[in-house]
Order: sequence, then structure tokens, then C-alpha cells
Amino acid sequence: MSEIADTAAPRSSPAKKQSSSGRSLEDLCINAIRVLSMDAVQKADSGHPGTPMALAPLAYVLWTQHLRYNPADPAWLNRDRFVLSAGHASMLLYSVLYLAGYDVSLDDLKQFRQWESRTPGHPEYGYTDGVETTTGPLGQGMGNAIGMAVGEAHLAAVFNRDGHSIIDHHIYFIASDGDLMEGVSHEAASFAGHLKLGKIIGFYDDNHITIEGDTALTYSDDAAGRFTGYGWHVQHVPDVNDLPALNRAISAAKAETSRPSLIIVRSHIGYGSPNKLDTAEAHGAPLGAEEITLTKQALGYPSLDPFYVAPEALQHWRETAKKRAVAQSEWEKAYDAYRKAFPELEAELQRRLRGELPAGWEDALPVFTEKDGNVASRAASGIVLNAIARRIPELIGGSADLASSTNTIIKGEKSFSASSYAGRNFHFGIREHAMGSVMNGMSLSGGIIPYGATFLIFSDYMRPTIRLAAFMERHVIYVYTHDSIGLGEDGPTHQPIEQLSTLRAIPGMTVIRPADASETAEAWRSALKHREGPVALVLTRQKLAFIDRGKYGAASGAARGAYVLADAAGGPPEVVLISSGSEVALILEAHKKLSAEGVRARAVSMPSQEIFARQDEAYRSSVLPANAKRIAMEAAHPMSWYKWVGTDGVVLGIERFGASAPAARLFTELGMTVDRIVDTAKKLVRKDAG
Ligand SMILES: Cc1ncc(C[n+]2csc(CCOP(=O)(O)OP(=O)(O)O)c2C)c(N)n1
Repeated sequence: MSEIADTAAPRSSPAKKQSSSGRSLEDLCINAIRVLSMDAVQKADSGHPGTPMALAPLAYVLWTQHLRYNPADPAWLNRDRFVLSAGHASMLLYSVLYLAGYDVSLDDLKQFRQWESRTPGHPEYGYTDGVETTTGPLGQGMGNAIGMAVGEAHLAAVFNRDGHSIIDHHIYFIASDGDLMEGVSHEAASFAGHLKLGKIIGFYDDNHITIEGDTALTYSDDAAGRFTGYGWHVQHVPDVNDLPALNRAISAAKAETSRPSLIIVRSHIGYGSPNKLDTAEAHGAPLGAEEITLTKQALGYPSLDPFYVAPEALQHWRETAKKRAVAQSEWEKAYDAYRKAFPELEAELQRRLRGELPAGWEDALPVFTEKDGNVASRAASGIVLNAIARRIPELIGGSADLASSTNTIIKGEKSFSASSYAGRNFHFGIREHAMGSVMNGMSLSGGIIPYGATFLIFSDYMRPTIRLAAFMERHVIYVYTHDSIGLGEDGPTHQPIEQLSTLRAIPGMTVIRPADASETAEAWRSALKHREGPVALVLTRQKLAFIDRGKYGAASGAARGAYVLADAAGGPPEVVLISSGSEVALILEAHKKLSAEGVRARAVSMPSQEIFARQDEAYRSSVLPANAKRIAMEAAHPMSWYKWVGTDGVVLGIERFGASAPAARLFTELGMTVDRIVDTAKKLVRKDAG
């Protein structure tokens, strides 16, 4: 097959070929996918039938002749991964999972899109065996697949030995027009091409249709040219119903080991439907009972009964799936030999896959003292990362071209590159969105804890991926520096305001904004221990005052999200001052002043609202007693603080954009001052007394 052959894919309707095609076993197997997809969408009265109908032959060829998988052990380490980036076509995947014999029943298909079903509207990781990642937001699946290929390449480089390739699998994905239009897929494809990730085999479903109609309305990219330009190996299959051509293309893609592959497949949305073929109507709505009948007849399907699958078709699917699973038994033999030859390496791999950290790693956490002086939390973070990275080899990552600003290089380790997949330092390039998406894929590979860094403001560029990491409960770590107006002269475009509150608003997200170097070490400790979702470490560019732990509360309190740094003398506190990060120094100063003026104040450092919220009520009320007034200060939007101060508390935050000026001037101009805390506290306490 030539690399860029057949660029002008035929646009003629293939419908006429259908009438004679319904009888072979292959056709029965393929049409089963079409029928199940139509019927499930019809029953749910919601969903996307057209693309599963179109891509049924591709799924058939892939699952019966190429993918290595075992429905009885869907988590087999060396299985090929399949990612349906066009997640709206979920019925394609669910139908195949049922037919191949995964733990997805016909009843599950009948429950498509219903409450707590295994067949949600879009594939959701963790709900359905055989679903490798959550897809639906277009473009993300491609990024995840590329991240899985990064994971495969890294684990292979670290754990394989001559003659023992225990990690050696492909990552397949299907992308639609929408996937290719979304920016994240461009970023991720460029990254994958640069890294020569030869285990990726992607299919672009070139069906010329999106929701609004013909792609010609909005899209005239030369997709083949684009991907060739990214360094991918590109092929065309002009007709998805041409099974031998699909087979040849997939085989050629497998043979290409030094470049990712894209196979551009011309398909026809709603294939088989006499009246909806090649129309946007087949994209996102049930075909209707009448049209379904006409389609089944046109396909020569043996029954009009909903969800009917001919027994011989089901048998063929199941038998073929069993044959595919032989790959696992062969692999297990190889794995046993590996275990015998390299017992320590094998034990290390298993430790990593279980997500257990190496024993004693916490001993490596540095202890900061007065001698270290005032340290920016980004600098402290670099020191901590380097200390623990030596003990935790699965901690790998990098930044979106901001390594020197975010302090995220692991010294003495190689870069991850096409010539060194064992490298631990990642150069994601200026591709924040892909960085987040690739990190999710890396984490889904297993055995890796990825970290990724940029300025906090640019978390906005990767926000969809953070949300998905939280949703999928992935253990990924974001290092976000330059965390407030404190970054100074770069000005309002770079000064985060609403980012802290909006990150905190993501369910399952953990944000930690440490107040000094000691809390930064605690923040990393928490980030590594918290395996059930992403953690963002939010760090300063500017230096932070050393907090004398002999005088103030121990930084270990940060592990509980919030803790008392300084308490009131001579009775319970009248007012509690709460803060995070760089503003903790301000509440400590205010605490001193208030104490000198006879106001009983308590200073609380709250580096993580989410971790604090997970503590029991007794601890929470011991830190924030119900009968004291509360003031929270953070150089950011106040939104996330209201729940901690109560209805009669005050939040001192910033509800405007910053400005280009030195940090000290900005703090004064925007009201982030000790005097403001003191005045507010006195007013609150007096009101209380009066
Ligand atoms: C990021 C994102 N934006 C918008 C959507 C809503 N959406 C779902 S499918 C789709 C486009 C459908 O066209 P295409 O990708 O070609 O899929 P096909 O019609 O071939 O199934 C859109 C806009 C989405 N799922 N994700």
C-alpha cells in the first residue's frame, strides 16, 4: 500500500452493494454491530447510531484479526489498547465488547445511557470492562492514546531485557472529524510524531459528516499532509467495507515501528440506512422504528427483532475472541521466564503496577531549616522533587517548556526522547493541553506517576484534561508555579485570579498551596500518597518568608489540609485568620499585631481546602471553632473561601485582574496587606462584642 494513495476517496453511495451482502458469516458478524447500535440508540431514544454503523467493518477486522486482548482478563498487562476517541460512537465499542464476550451483556446494551448502567452515553473508565479511558470530549482520546504509547515505550525501555519483551503492545485509536479539528489532537500528534512512537495505530474516520452537515462547511484540511508533516506514517483505505484493504493497512501500520501510523478510512455514516446514509441525521439521533426496519431489510439481516444476533454470528465472535486471547497465554510463558531470569526487576514492576510506593521513600523528604533562609515554594519544590525522585523511579514528568521556571528537572536523569524512552525528564513543548491529555494516558498505562508543570495561569489551557483526570481518579501531579499577582511584572495576562477557585471546584481535585519550604515538602508527601485523583501543587515565583517551626505549629499539620500555626493567648480565639501560600506570612504578621492590641487571634494555614474537608468534624472544628469570627485572605478570587468563613466571616480576595508592576506594589494596591487584616479583625470582633 502506498503511503498517500487514493487521496480522493470516492463519495458514491455504497448502498447498492448491500442487498447481496447480508448472508456471509462475516456480514452477519459486522451487521450485528450495526443492528445492536441502532437498536440500543432507538431504545434509549438517545445516542449516535450512524458512526457505529459505518465503522462496524473496521471494528470487526480489528477485534477478530489484530487486537490482542482477553475478555476474561481485560486488565492483562500486555494487551493492546483500544481508544474510541470519537466517544459519542460508544455503541460501536459496547456492541463489540458484548460480541467478543467481555462482561457486557445484551441486557447491558438494552440499558444504554440509563442510570448506573455499564453502557453510559460516552465510554467511562472504570465502569465497563474493556473501556480503557473516558472519551467524549473530542480530541482527548487521541491525547490519551498517545500518552499510553508514551507509557508503553517507557515501561518497555525500563523493564524489557534482551530476549524478554514483556511490554510490547500497540495502542489503537479511532478519531472522527471532530477529534481531528480539536486543537489537542494537533498538539498530541505533533508530540507523538516527534517522539517517533511507532506503536500507535490511529484510524481517522473520514465520513465527511459532522453535526451541522457536510464537513465541507468548515473543514478543508489535508489531513494526510498534516500527519505526514508531523512525522506520521499515513495510509488510505478508500472504502471501510473493503476488509482485505483494511487488513493490509493495519498490517503495514504494525510493520512500521519507527513512526506513529494514521490510516485514513473513508466511511459512510448511517451505512445500510436507505434514507439516512451520508446525512447528519444519522449522527446523533435514533433512526426511528421504520427506518430501522428498512435498514435491517437492506442489510439482508435475518431478523427484525430488536437486539437480535444470529447464534452463528455470536459463536463466531466468541470463538475468535478466544483465539485472540491465546496471545495472553503465550505472553504468560514469556513472563514466567522473565520472572525467573530477573526476579528483582519483576518484583519492582509489580510494585509499580500495584501503585505502592517504595518502602522508606519518605525518609528522603528534605527538612528545611532557618539556614535555608527565605525560599520560593517553586524552588523548594525542585529540591523536594529531586530528593524523592531518586527513591521513586515511577515519578516521571516535565513541563510545557518551563523547566527552569518550574524547577521540574530531575537532575542526572536523561530526557525522554525518541532515542531514550527510559528518560524521565519530559519536554512536552508548549503544548499544555496535550501535556494534560498525555499525562492521563501515561497514568492509564499503569506503573507511572506522571507530573506536568506550567504557570498556574496556563492550567486554563489544560483544564479539560484536569477534569478528566479527576473524573477518572488518576494519580497525576500538576506543578503550577507563578501562582498569584506575586509574580509581578509579567502582568495581568500571567497573574492567576480565578484559577484557584475554579480548580478547587472540580470534584475530586486536590489543590495544595504551601506557605513555605516545609509545607512544600509536606505537599509533595500528600501528592504522592493521594492516589485517588489529581493533585495540583500551587507554588510561588517569589521567595517566601521562613516560618520558624520552633515558634509556630509544625508543618506536618499540612497533611490534614489546615492547622493552627499560632494561637490566641489568654483564652479561646475571638477571631481566626485563615490563609494559604504567600499570604500566610501576612496573617502571621496580623496575628502579632492583634495580639499586641489585646485581640485574641488564631492564625491557621490552610494549604488544601480539599484535604481539610476530608478530615473528621472533630478535627475541623478544633481548627475552626464555631464561636470565633473568621477571616480568610488569599491573593486570588474569594469564591472558594466563603464556605470556610461562615456567613458572618470576611474573605479578603481579589475580584479584578492584576496589573504589570512589582509584586510589593501590587499587594498594596490590591489590598493584600497586614493592616487590612488587622482592621477587618478589629471591626469583626467589636461588632461581636457590641
Ligand atoms: C470538545 C467537544 N466539542 C463538542 C462536542 C459535541 N460533539 C459531539 S460529536 C460532534 C461532531 C460530530 O462530527 P464527527 O466528529 O465527524 O463525528 P461523526 O459525525 O462522524 O460521528 C460534536 C461537535 C464534543 N463531544 N466534544
